[in-house]
Amino acid sequence: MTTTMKPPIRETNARKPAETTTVQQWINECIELCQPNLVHVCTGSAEERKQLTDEGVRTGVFIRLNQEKRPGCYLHRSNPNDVARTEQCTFICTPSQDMAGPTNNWMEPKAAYSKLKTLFRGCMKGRTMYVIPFVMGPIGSPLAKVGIQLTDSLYVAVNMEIMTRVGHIVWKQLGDSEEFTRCLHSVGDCNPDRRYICHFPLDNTIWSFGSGYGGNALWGKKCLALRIASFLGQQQGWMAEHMLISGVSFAGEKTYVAAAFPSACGKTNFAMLIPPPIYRQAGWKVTTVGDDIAWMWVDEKTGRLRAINPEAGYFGVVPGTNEQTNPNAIACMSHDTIFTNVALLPDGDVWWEGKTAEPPAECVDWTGKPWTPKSGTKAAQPNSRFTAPMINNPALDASADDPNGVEISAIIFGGRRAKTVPLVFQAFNWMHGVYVGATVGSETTAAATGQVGVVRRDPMAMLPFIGYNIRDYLVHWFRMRKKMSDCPRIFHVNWFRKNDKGQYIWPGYGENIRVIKWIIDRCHGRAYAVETPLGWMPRRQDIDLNGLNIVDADFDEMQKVDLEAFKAEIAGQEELFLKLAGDLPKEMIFQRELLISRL
Ligand code: GTP
Ligand code: SPV
Ligand code: MN
Repeated sequence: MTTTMKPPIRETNARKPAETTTVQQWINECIELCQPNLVHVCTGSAEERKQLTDEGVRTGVFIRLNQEKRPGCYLHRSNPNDVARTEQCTFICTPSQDMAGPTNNWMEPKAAYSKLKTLFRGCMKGRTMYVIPFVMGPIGSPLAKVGIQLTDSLYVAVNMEIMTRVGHIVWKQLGDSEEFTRCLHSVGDCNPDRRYICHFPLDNTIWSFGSGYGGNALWGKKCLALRIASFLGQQQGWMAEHMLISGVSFAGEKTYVAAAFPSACGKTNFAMLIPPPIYRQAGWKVTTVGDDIAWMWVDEKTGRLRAINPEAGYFGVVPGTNEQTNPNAIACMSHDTIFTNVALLPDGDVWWEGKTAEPPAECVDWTGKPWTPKSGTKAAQPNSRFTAPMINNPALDASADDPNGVEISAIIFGGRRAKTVPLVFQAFNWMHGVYVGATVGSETTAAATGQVGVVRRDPMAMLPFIGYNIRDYLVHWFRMRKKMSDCPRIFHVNWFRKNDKGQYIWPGYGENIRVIKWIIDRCHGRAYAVETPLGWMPRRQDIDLNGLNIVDADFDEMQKVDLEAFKAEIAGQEELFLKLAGDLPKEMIFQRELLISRL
């Protein structure tokens, strides 16, 4: 590090690591490479939040919303080319391509570093580098991990301070250890042709250039908490999954469940679910531990699976969210929230499709253009998001910050399927459940760039997030069984089945509690089911439809397993099996043969 290059460090009360530590050496190297004008070490304090948002408003990164209606809330409009994850620009960089496997883009690490160095060189000239020390997971948890993200994006810095635990606590969690994830990020010129999200699992390093979007740029989300963490988990015997964690309470009994649905397929809504009045009156309550990511390990004392949520906030889908569908999410975003790519109302409040039944007469759309209902475009971007701290959630679970996590009784897989896939079934056992999870199919959504609405295989809702070879990932899932004395029951749900008129058959949202009740009763051995080729299924009388506008015929339509359609479904699974080709774990082949023979 040459002294002439040393930019001023702005921060008075941030406790910085000593010059000689590995952390500081690495930061110095990155400063030398990127050449920022100013370095800001983040503290995560309220004063800093004010300083950063004020600066954001001054520089046009944020629009301050009506502070009476939405105290502490800001709107950010991204570059219109940068509104979702870009899987085609996402790489796993390992010495051999086999380590990344057939479902990841791969680059050789030296080549990747060299390519990205040319992009990073001098990229922060005239800009500020934010140094964001953060912890994933409750402080002191056996699985908690430290990361340090260097970024030239004020938006990213403010979002990271909501989504993760930032500040002094990081140095406490790190202690003398040199184990932290090195995260280097620059929005660069936000050119999609020069966009790279590169993961180096063997170096515990992530370099990302050219995008400011959540999953591409907020390291606490998919890059560290899933891709790097899934790799570490496989090596160390634990799991990092794209799962919500919820507590379901009734009559003094509390059961925790984890559920894996692909992006924009209902995790946040499930995690914050409010049961309908008759259930609430009877004492049913759902509380949120996490809405997107679960880190899980086997408790040596009990032999059971436990989970923590590594995040500290929500980066949730906005469209479709309202007082009826998800009141808890509405409460979360009522204050101290960053909105990304929603519409701006004349009174300084925000709007999005599905917020109100009637659209506003006029507003400014997510790109900054005047909008009316006649415009023929969406006012809010379909993947517009809110970033809110978990403490805003009225349904936050008492154990959300518990380093020991919560014990998981059920794992629920699901997808968005208009046809073929029933409302709910239970896998026969763990090994069958892993097969069910591995073959999940779901219609693509606006959360990733590309075509929306095409069915693709999304194993465990992790297709874009497994940081290593999917063969080893599936084997890891099968092997986890041996570590547990009693394992969670595994289920599959589909809230999205449609009738011939193209309408959802199942009301969804809060009413999903009726299915969850059956799931929990199954876990505790007190609900009936019949054996079918797919697994255990509830009979009509086993799911409470009381008070719903659903007739028996609707229920039958929802639960129908059309054998011909299912044969086509199995053919659709070929896509995955062909990709894995000779590498398919033996247990997968065995489970597939069992299924075919049952059908
Ligand atoms: P990511 O944050 O992308 O991982 O998504 P997520 O899985 O948390 O999805 P989220 O809960 O935000 O839901 C995405 C979309 O699905 C929203 O527009 C919801 O309104 C809609 N949705 C969620 N649950 C249901 C449901 O039970 N039924 C129906 N019909 N739609 C739902
Ligand atoms: C998802 O796409 O699954 C998300 C949003 O939860 S992002 O953090 O951008 O990945
Ligand atoms: Mn997600």
